Amino acid sequence: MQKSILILGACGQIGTELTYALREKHGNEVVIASDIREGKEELMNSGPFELLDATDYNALEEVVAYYEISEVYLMAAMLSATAEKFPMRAWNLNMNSLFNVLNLAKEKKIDKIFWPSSIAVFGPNTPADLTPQNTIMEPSTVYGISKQSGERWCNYYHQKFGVDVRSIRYPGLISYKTMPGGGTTDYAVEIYHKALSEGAYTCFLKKDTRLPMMFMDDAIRATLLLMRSKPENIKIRSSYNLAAISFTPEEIANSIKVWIPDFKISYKPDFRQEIADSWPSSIDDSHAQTDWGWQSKFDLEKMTKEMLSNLKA
Ligand code: AKB
Repeated sequence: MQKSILILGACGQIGTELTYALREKHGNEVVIASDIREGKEELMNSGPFELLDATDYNALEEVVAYYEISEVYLMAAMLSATAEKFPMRAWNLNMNSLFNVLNLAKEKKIDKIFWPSSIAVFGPNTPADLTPQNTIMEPSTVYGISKQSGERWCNYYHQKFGVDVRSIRYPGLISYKTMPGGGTTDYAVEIYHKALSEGAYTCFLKKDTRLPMMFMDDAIRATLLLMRSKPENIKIRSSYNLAAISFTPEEIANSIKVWIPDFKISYKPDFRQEIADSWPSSIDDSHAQTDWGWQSKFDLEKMTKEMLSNLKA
């Protein structure tokens, strides 16, 4: 019997598309979606689904044994903006869920883990342009602190116990299938929805705040590419820098105006501005390119065309 794959946090922005992509690749029945609440009907009906809290070790262990899971994608997390409001809840969710899957692998109950890190591991003292893989990491957000600690634990479990854990520092992700929730880069998804529904958007970041971003298709492709790479090619067991596009709110608005000339943007920065100001503007992902052949495909123009046409449809 083919071993199965478990996705924790399958109803979230990345989890949804990862579930579809893995089901297309391996077949619906061997990809088990799970989340603490039910998601879209389309996702729920496309294969097995379990209501599962990633912080509950016993429940997780039971699902792993029942479906003979070999690979786990841990996509459940509290993102940067929400984590500032609920620091302890964010720490508990982000860290306990990670320890649960790392310990399952240490106990040889699963073989392989994907765990997402983020550009939030960097902080105000990090070089902001083309941020290198190895550099100053002094995150100033609750979310960033949890991701940086998580990276160290991934590396530790790999070194000490041989756990096959793989990770990417995702930039802000832009997609049309599922809305993001609680992140600082969420504006870059909201803007497309508002451009189509209201012809106007008030952005919670300043017009010249440049952040690293990526279209979801690229992020899913990178994740699958990393997971099917030979273990000897995975030289970094904390987390890989990954890059595609960097833009400001003004630049994304201009790319929308090509298709919707009357689109209006205004700016009303809130507490998320401080988070964004602590993050890099662009990322050097040369290690991902060299080690496992990563190359992005979507630039801002191509992404805007794709977002608007799919949201309209
Ligand atoms: C967030 O904004 O919190 C996330 C991230 C960059 O990890 N999208």
